[in-house]
Amino acid sequence: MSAILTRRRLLAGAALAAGGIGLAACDPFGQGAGVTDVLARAETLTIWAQRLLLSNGALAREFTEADLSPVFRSNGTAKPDSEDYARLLETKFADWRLTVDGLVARKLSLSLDDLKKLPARTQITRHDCVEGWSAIGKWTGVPLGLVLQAAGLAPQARYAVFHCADDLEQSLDGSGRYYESVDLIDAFHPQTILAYAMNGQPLPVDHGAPLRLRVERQLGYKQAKYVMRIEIVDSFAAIAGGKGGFWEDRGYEWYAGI
Ligand SMILES: Nc1nc2c(c(=O)[nH]1)N[C@H]1C(S)=C(S)[C@@H](COP(=O)(O)O)O[C@H]1N2
Ligand SMILES: [Mo]
Repeated sequence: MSAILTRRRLLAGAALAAGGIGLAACDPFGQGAGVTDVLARAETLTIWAQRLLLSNGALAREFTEADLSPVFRSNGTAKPDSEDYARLLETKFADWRLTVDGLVARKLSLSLDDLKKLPARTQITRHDCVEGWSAIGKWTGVPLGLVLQAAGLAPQARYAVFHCADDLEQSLDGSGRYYESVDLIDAFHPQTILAYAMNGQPLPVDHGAPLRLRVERQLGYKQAKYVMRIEIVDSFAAIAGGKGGFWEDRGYEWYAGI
């Protein structure tokens, strides 16, 4: 196929993907807070366009039930070591809330039931950890784009930052809180979901209960577990070590494409 045809197909695919998450809904800023408007207004349009064109196929590979790994190991934190988390777990996360704030029109505070009422997506994908292991799992959750759309993005919005419940390590400044971030291309990608179920069961504690990110075109460390808060920012330079994630602050790449 010619390069031009391939590009056309990719662009058409991108437009379909954007349309599929219903970007025309409510409009807090009176000029459309959907991702298309954000993208159209961004000075960095060419960068976004390149990300779309060079992405070498828009979707991560999906597998079948027969491919599911019999064992999916847990990595990093297996249970956040805090009284707050212990209390949340005790009441089966009835009092847990996901905060969505930052550069949004409406700050959100969502219960697990609120998230489960939104349209769900299930996908069977392969998780690749930089430590050299992979596993195939089935994830169910709400597309991140739907949640961001409900909050309404401000025109300056560029990244979604995921603040987690666990301290993986006490670093020099006393904070080893896990966090991650993605740009709006990945945030609105159809396979980017906030997962509350794994292999058909409520998300287990060692895999990030009650809610974790799945951003399927990137490596394991981007898949933030124990997500408590999503902060929309125009820059993550002022957050923790300034590199956009716990492992990024310790030298890993911010864009961990597979
Ligand atoms: N909050 C939090 N998220 C995290 C981690 C962590 O330690 N804490 N580890 C990361 C790494 S390196 C990997 S490989 C995956 C592991 O996910 P799993 O425990 O479900 O296998 O979670 C990622 N997300
Ligand atoms: Mo990992």
